[in-house]
Amino acid sequence: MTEGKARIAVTGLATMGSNLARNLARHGFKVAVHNRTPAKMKALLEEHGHEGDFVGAETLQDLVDSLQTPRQIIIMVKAGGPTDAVIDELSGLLEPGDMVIDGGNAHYADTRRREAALKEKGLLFVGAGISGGEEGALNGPSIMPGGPAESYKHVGPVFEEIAAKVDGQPCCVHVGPDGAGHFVKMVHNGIEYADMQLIAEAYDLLSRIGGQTPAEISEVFTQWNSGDLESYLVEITAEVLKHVDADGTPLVQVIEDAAEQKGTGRWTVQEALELGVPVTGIGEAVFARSLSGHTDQRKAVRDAFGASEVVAKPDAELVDDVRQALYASKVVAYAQGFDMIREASKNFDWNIDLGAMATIWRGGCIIRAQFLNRIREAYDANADLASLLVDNYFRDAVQNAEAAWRRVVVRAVESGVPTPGFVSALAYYDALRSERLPAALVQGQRDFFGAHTYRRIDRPGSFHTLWSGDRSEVEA
Ligand code: NBP
Repeated sequence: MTEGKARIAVTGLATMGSNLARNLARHGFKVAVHNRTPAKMKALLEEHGHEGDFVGAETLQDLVDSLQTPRQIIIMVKAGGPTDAVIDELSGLLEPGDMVIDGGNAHYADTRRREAALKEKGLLFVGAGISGGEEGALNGPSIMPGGPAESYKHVGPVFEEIAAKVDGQPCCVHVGPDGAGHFVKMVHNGIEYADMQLIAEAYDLLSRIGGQTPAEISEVFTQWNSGDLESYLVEITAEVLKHVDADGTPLVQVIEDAAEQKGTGRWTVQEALELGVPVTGIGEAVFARSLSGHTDQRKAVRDAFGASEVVAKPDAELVDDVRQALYASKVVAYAQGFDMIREASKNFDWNIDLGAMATIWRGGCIIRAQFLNRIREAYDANADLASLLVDNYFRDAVQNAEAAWRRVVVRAVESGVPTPGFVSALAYYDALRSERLPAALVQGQRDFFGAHTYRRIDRPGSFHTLWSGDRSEVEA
């Protein structure tokens, strides 16, 4: 046992908190642990006390007293009201310079509010996004801490020690002030939604148009996992697809097809709407989950029209075409997610290093993938990229995939297989590339009914046509 006080504390010992505390202890940090219901703290010490140097605390006061100063306390309780309750109680017990670290899935606006409130009391508040689920918390998550730079001097070395490592680099970096860490974690989750939806669409196409069994598609994903698509999500997709029930039925065929969500994808889309960033891939993924859950409505429409009948028509190109469509759509989804981080960073003055975000997502988290190395290289080469799509590597990749991407979308639409992710990604790409967009007509319509004015391409200024008068144009 290390003599003296604990280096860091964790309060909230459900799955995430207890695994994070064990991770800290296994890395040699003396860790104080507390849970509102002390039984969980006692159970942790009983079952895992041998893994490291733990100090059990029955109350938050005991927890505070057990710590070295400046104190560092990680809160791992249910996001929302419970987090506020713990912060309130803690802030009355701590001293200026102490650090309160929220490792839960907080909304970044709550984190900004909490950071400002604790700053008034001289406390440093760190909103840290932690990704990787229970496995990551125990064995190495991706950690996205925000908050004052001063706090990172203390918590950074600890987090970098327990985070996942890729090529010797920790998947943790100081993201930026106040809510930056939780914002980036939110967008990470949004991208995760988009990636999962695209993978699910690829599976559906191979199943319904390709006529392949889940076991065969599992093989396809396993192969894809050794190429450009190599990622945790592709890897686990192959595992899920090959899993069978006791009677040999593929599990994926007996799981109810109504996807659930905890809310971070929805938050991402809501914030994207506020920031005015078109994250269509994430939006489609959130709506696709929501649509799948409207089982009564789906039945009513199926009953009215008859279920869509897709006749499998496999051809030699389908598998590789779908792979390329998946890759190109994925590039679009990530490009949109990074656009959103860049926009928020400008908006809130966070100065987020986009390449560093790609770096810390390479390991530990759900979207971990080789692909993120490419994104890091793209931003390393040019931190001011207008879009990931214009980076040389991604431009070539998307151009090479384009013909296959279009063939897949055409086949999906003709066959009646819904692929909102693939279709909207292609539409986004086509819209960005169009010399002229019908937005010009929208401006004309807006001016007609609301005198909202329009700008012209041939001279500066704002103009209005007197639609209900002689239709002459006036400068606004
Ligand atoms: P939960 O989100 O299920 O929360 C349970 C914990 O919150 C228990 O320790 C519980 O104490 C405590 N708690 C509650 Br509920 N209300 C409280 C209150 N008013 N005061 C004090 N403590 C209270 O735990 P989790 O799944 O381990 O997640 C912890 C955090 O990590 C959440 O914010 C979650 O969103 C985030 N997260 C989870 C994952 C994941 O994969 N599960 C991944 C990434 C982030 P009790 O034992 O006394 O009821």
